[in-house]
Amino acid sequence: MLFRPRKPWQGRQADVTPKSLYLDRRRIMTAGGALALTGLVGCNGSETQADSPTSAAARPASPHAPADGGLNYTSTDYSVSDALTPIDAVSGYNNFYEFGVAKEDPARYAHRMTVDPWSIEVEGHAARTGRFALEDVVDFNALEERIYRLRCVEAWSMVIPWIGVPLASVLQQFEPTADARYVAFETYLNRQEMRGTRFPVLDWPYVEGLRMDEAMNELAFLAVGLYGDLLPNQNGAPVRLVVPWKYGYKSIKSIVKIRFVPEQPPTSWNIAAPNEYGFYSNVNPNRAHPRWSQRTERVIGGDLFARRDTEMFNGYGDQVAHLYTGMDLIENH
Ligand SMILES: Nc1nc2c(c(=O)[nH]1)N[C@H]1C(S)=C(S)[C@@H](COP(=O)(O)O)O[C@H]1N2
Ligand SMILES: [Mo]
Repeated sequence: MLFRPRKPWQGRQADVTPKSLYLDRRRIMTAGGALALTGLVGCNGSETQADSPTSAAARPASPHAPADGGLNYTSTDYSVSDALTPIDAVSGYNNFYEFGVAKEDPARYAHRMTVDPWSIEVEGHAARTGRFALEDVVDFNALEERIYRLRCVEAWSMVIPWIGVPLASVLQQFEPTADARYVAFETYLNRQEMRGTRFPVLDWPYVEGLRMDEAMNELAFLAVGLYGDLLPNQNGAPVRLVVPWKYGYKSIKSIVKIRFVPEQPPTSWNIAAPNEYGFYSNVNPNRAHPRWSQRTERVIGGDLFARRDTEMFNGYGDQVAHLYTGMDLIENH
């Protein structure tokens, strides 16, 4: 598990009322014979997998953050009916190419990354720009938990309990101007600490971006934790984006730069293979990747062969479909 020095924003166990609720919820989700209760747990359920072999009841209980080291946060209604992915899979099966291209490389090597102290440079079309300490960008007294699906473009998926703040609340602090039509993000780059950057797999540093209205959507989230504790380095410590209706690579990790720009910014995977990875990258079962179908996805952490149907916008159409009215989402993939 993680052992990090206590931060001012980390409370004692007694402070963490929402966490006990969370533990209760986990108990419901993992208890045998509790299938009938799973409807109470999720609220976003277009489908329920309660009777599938990968249901919560069939999975081992997940270990939790140490009782003494957890974050203070409130729970929210952002949840899904599917079982949470066990924490060992969430932090043991990762894409973080700066540490290598194998799924187990980030867990093996990301501890070498210096994540404290951390600052973020804010540039471009905004009233407040400059270098800010992480604690001045993210309000650690306003953390919330959101359980979101994560759908990787490689056709696998997880369900992860993130802790963080809405991206909109962060961006608004900087007072972007009317010229800020897009927001660009950049990942930390340190070639000594990140062994994968010795290879020209991508054009380092990793960069990503969103249209401003996408960034301001209620679902766009800036995470500093998962499963009740600070982010493991391999998941993008100390701060990463989570954009649940888009393929996972839009959810850029270990952010050191935020730039407000008038034009669509370059993005790493689009630079590497534009016909395979577009700027928008909305999850779309109707648009096959040139080398594989996107109709279904492998459910990580459960039954080895468990699959589920991939949903348009990863199941978040009610919240985000309006952003793309009139757009051809095959062409603008
Ligand atoms: N900087 C950076 N961010 C990244 C990646 C990466 O290689 N480097 N991989 C992306 C991909 S492809 C996915 S699927 C998600 C995986 O997030 P997770 O490892 O926390 O599940 O991170 C995304 N963010
Ligand atoms: Mo991914």
